Amino acid sequence: GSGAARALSNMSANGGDTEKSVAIFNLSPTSALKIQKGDITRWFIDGSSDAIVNPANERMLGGGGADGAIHRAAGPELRTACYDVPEVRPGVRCPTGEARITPGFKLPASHVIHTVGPVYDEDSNAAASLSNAYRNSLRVARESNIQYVAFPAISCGVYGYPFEEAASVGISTIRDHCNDINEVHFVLFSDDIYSVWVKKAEELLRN
Ligand code: AR6
Repeated sequence: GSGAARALSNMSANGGDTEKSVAIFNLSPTSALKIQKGDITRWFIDGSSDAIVNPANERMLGGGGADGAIHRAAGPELRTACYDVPEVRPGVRCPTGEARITPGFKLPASHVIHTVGPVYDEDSNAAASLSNAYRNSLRVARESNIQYVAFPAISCGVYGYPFEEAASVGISTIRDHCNDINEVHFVLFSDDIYSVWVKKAEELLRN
C-alpha cells in the first residue's frame, strides 16, 4: 500500500558475488525514495535529467571523501566550473546549508549539486544546517528540472555527524520537501550506514 516499504534483493549477473539491495519507499503518489549501497560517482539514471549531490565544503574547490572522488571522476572541468561560482564572501562559494549546481562533465550523472553540511562538533544548530542542505539541494534540483537525485550521507564522514541522527534529519527533510522529484536516491558507502538508513526510513515513511 501507499508508503509501504518493499525491500528488493537483486542478485547481479556476474556469478552473484556482488549483491545489490534497494529499499524502496513512497514519498508521494509520484515520488519514491530508494536506498542502496554503492559508489555515488557511478550513479546515473539512463536518459534522464539526473544529479548526484556532492558533500562539499564552503570553498567548493574539492577535498577528501566523496567530494574528492566526485572531482576525480568528473575530471578537471568540474573544478573550473566550481571556481567560476561566485564567492559570497572571501573563500566561500557555498555557505553551510546552501546548494549550487554544475554540470557533471565526465561523471555518468548529468549534473552535480554541491551542498555543504555542518561540521557536527562546531555547529550549534547542526540539525537545522543539515536539513537546510537537503532542502536546498532538492530546491535547486527542482529549479533545474532534475527528475532523479542521489544523495550520499551528507556530513557523516569527515564532518562527524552521528549516523542515526543524520538519517532522521535527511529522511524527514526529503519526506517533507521532495518537490515531486520522481526519485530521490540515497547511495551509501557502507553496510552500517545502509542499515541505519533503511531502519530509519521504515520508521519515518511507514503510514
Ligand atoms: N560514494 C558514496 N558515498 C561516499 C563515497 C562515494 N564514492 N565516498 C565517501 N562516501 P564525506 P562530509 C561517504 O567525508 O562528512 C570533504 O573533504 C562517506 O563514507 O565525503 O560531508 C569535503 O571537501 C560518508 O558516509 O563528507 C568537505 O571538506 C559520506 O559519504 C568534507 O569532506 C560523507 O562523507 C565534507 O564532509
